[in-house]
Amino acid sequence: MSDMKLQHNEKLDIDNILKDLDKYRPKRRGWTWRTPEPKLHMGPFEYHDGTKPLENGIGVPSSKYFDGIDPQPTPVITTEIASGRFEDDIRRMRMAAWHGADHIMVIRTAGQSHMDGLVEGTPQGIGGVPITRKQVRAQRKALDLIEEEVGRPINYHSYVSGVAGPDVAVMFAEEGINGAHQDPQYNVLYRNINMVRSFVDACESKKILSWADIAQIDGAHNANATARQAWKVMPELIVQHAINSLFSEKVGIKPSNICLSTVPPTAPPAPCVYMDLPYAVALRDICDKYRMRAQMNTKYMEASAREATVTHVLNMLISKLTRADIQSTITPDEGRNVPWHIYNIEACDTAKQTLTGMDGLMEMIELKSDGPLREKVREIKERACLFMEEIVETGGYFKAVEEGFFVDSGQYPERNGDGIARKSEGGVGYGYVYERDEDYFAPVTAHFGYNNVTQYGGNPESPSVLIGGCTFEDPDKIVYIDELDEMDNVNVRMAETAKYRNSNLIKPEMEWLADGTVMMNMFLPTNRRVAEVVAIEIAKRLNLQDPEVINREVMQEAEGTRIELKGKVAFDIDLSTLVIPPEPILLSEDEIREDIEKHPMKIVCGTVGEDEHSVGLREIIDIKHGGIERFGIEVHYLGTSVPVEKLVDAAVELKADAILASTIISHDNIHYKNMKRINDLAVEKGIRDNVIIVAGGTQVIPEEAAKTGVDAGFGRNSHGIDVATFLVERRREMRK
Ligand code: Z97
Repeated sequence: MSDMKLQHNEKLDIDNILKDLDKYRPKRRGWTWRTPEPKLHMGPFEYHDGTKPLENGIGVPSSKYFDGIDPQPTPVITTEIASGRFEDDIRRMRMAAWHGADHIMVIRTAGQSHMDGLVEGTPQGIGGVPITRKQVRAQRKALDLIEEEVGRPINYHSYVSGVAGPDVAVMFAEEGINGAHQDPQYNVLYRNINMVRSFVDACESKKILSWADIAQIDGAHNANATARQAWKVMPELIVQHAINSLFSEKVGIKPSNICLSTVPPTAPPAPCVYMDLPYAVALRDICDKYRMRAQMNTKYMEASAREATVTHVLNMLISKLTRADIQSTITPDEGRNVPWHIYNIEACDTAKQTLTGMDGLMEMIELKSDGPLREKVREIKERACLFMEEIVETGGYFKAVEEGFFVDSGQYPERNGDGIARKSEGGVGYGYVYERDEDYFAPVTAHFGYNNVTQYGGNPESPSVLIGGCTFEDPDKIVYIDELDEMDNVNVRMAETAKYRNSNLIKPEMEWLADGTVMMNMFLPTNRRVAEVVAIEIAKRLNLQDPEVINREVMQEAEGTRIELKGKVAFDIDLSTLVIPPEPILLSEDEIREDIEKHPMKIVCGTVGEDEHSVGLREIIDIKHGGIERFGIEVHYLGTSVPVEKLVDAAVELKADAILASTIISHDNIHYKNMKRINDLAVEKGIRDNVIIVAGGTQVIPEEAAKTGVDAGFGRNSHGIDVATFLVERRREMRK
């Protein structure tokens, strides 16, 4: 394994990841934070909240204007991945890591909390994504390679919740998992698992997380997502955070590994910052010594990626004004239920871009120490403290849950009697908590509570010595069980897509290799309902299979609707049937400027013939549009409808180095005819050897233009830098 290394230009070899998986041992244990780099210099800038840069990564699109820099902000950035095929998720993890994610959360969607043991075998076919040892090991193994490639540790994460919590915790510790959700309140409230059992199990689980140095995230975000009006549960959220954090610390998790899953409770059109900011400040005041994992608000998220992104950015404003040690990025996935590669990457970029854009903000501004912010903070804290006091007065947490204190739709102290009530003598797993016998002992490394090893000659500090080390010290004792279902497993799935792996065949993909999915964006001039039906019909006529509208937004009831639609293409593209022209190599702006400075260049240009179009040529020449003027080229613009004779005469008179002719109108091939005439006239007037002739226009096909005798033609999508590169290179040839 150590000899395996990823090559940037090669695909991650999933077969290699799966090979000898039973023998794989994780490289390391424990959570890692980013390394701060105060006064970091990158490109032309100094950063104030920067961290150690990646060795390999991809900056936000605009980084090309800033020497390609890719600064990494302070918080760890999370991406949540769960397509249901771990072999494809691994590829997505690599893309996300290149875009700045260093916390990969694998989401469970199978209701695994109700399963009373580890899922060792087949992950498919049981309705959702469970976490299995095989999946976890394969993904950690891949991340061990990916983190070397990008040059920053990557934290891998999933859930230690449910009736099998302690078993899962052990598996995570064995497999080098770095982060986990663990919060017994989640079991109790949302999975109706017996509360006594959940808290006892949590002691065991938390002890193990602590041994493995796993960072823990709590489950309070679920109250935010479940509450009918999320802003009303703010006092309760603080109570939930406090209960789990203090409990975790008492069991032994170090405070710097205890992370609160905090969510700005509301979103626009609510005046969200006015509500979310005091909440964030209040929470940090009370739970200051723990870390903040800033989750984003997904409760009020629809299928518009734009809307979700704005909420995400506002959430990050709160993160910046207060504190976020981990910044989550789920953006549109949850709203539109499309866990696609591109949305993971888009959301990571949104976080990186926003947080980088707000670099150093808190050196310039400060939250007011009086006024409505502090009044609201005080109010929220008071409500939270009173809530906690009432829990104590009622007889403790279990009693409070029985009485339905939690996720009530009223804002404490109001109560509407619609909270989630559970019985302490009921729920999943009830009746399986036994008091330990006097001589009880467990020969394991991390174990909570009374463990009578001395009577067996053991040392309480290291009970597992009695059996020559448990699986934590001796991983060879781990029993690795492969997938059991012969019909439904990774090898079968990989065989189905084998022809697309490292081959000449390409098929579009959104979540799984060769899934064929494409997305179409369209505007239809009709109302929403009609637009949906029309869009599906369009997709059918385009031969898209399984078309489905995934987003619709009314532009105006009668004028029209924006539709986003997904569907599948049935074909693939065979690369061996395509001619792929080499990518044009552009000179750098600096190189062009330097050349022009040494050898000044003069050009004459105009739109030729009976042609009044001017915009295209202006784009190519004007300094304002990034045209060739900005490289220092002297431009003589003769206007529109310029006779070709006039253009060539001007070139003679000005001793121009080049003629640029714009030719938009193309009926009867007039554009090519004009090009030929310019060339012929230049020959006639004896300047052809000294002048470069370039013609451009939306209908120009470069190869056809060349046949007329001109030096080059530029078609649609050409820019100033393309023309400038050509002019400089052509003139270098002419100088030879
Ligand atoms: C997140 N965006 O950040 P099962 N335990 C806890 C959870 O919150 C969840 C589970 C277990 C969200 C992800 C919601 N969270 C979605 C504390 C789920 C899931 O479904 O009970 O097997 O586990 O976590």
